[in-house]
Amino acid sequence: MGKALEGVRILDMTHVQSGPTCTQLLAWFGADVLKVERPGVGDATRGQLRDIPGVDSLYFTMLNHNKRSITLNTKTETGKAIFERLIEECDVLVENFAPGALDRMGFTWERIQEINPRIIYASVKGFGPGPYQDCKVYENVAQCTGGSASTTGFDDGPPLVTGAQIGDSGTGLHLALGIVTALYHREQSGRGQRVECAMQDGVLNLCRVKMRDQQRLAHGPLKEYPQYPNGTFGEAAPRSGNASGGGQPGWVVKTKGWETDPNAYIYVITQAAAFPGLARAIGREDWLDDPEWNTPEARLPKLDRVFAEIEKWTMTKDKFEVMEILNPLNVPCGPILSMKELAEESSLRATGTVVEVDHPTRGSYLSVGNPVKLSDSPSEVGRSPLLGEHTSEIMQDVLGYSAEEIEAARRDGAIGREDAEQPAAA
Ligand code: CAO
Repeated sequence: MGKALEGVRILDMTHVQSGPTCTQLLAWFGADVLKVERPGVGDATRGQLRDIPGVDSLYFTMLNHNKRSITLNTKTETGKAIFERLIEECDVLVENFAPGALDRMGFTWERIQEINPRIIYASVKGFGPGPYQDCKVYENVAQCTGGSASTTGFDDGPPLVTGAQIGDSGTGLHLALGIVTALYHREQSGRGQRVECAMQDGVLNLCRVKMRDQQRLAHGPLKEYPQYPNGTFGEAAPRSGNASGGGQPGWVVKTKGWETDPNAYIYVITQAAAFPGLARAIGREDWLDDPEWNTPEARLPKLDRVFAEIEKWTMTKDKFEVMEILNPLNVPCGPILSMKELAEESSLRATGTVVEVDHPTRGSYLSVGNPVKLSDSPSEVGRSPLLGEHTSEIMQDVLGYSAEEIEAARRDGAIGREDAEQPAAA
């Protein structure tokens, strides 16, 4: 059976994380992704956070699976001509340069449409139109400006960023949906269109429930927040520690070994329907007949004491034992799994969500595969390309250049030499 996006060709001008996440997803679904990189330089992440000298970093190899790499200097005359040919041959152009970079190269949306009216032109920027539209943005800047940081952390501490890359990978995901939507629309209209997603907007979309709480605040205190009833609320939706954010109270509690293991914790949700089972499991069946404890309303003002009692019990078991006891009682709970535990988890290996991939200079490396599974369309996770590995192949097979023309473009400095492309060890 064919891959879902087979036949779709992507002109991938992305770098760092947000854009590459988007094109990697499309590549996993079968699109032919041609990653354009500057000759001799390439995506900066190839050399960042290197664990092995002279070898593409995991930062790069884990964000650029299944792509082909062509080196091209789009600021030379020959380079511009080759770039125009690429625009002609591709269905989608994706970029996440600093604002205006593609325009400065001479490729405005108007010009791109002239070259190929069917092309979809997709961009990630830090901000949409407005006071900050010209700013460069990285992950944590987006988390701070998109509402995540102001609502993450404890009430008495500073704002916190999260390890989940909601600014970069989150926006890449949003953009991928925009691209597939525009491809679908092109089926009827015959025309491409501009697809844009700002990182601030992507993060805010993921913080939707906090905008909900901001408006609820005007009508009284947020009762599911730990500030209720003893703390105070200000004008903005506050940080809520580990509170669940939904209608069901939840918190992180310690488990056996917490003194030395930073991940010996479990998240427990005290859903009303499952509360009797939970109370019995932790040895507090006395709560069930006590009006001080036996309704959600009675427990709400003293949730800290409820979780303190639960924790006394969870501290006597490891997190997996707690999970095994509470799940059959329909008590939703989640052990805090470390990256080490996730890397070793056999069920994630079995589904291909965690994969081992072979790489010519790195050897075998571990990666996160495609988390989205389609029943009829297979998705394989291949390695990332070496810098310029497919320059001649793309010039010849996709663009139809002859061997002499390719050599001439090399002499002009428009494309790089495959054998001399690897960036110097950082
Ligand atoms: N040939 C010739 N020139 C090239 C080229 C190529 N193949 N590829 C890139 N360049 C040029 C660009 O045209 C640009 O030149 P000008 O400044 O003269 O216009 C230059 O390289 C630098 O590109 P850049 O501005 O994108 O890179 P940067 O390091 O200055 O900024 C970043 C990086 C990420 C801050 C910026 O790209 C950005 O804000 N992107 C949008 C938001 C985003 O995606 N951020 C998330 C990144 S992941 O954390």
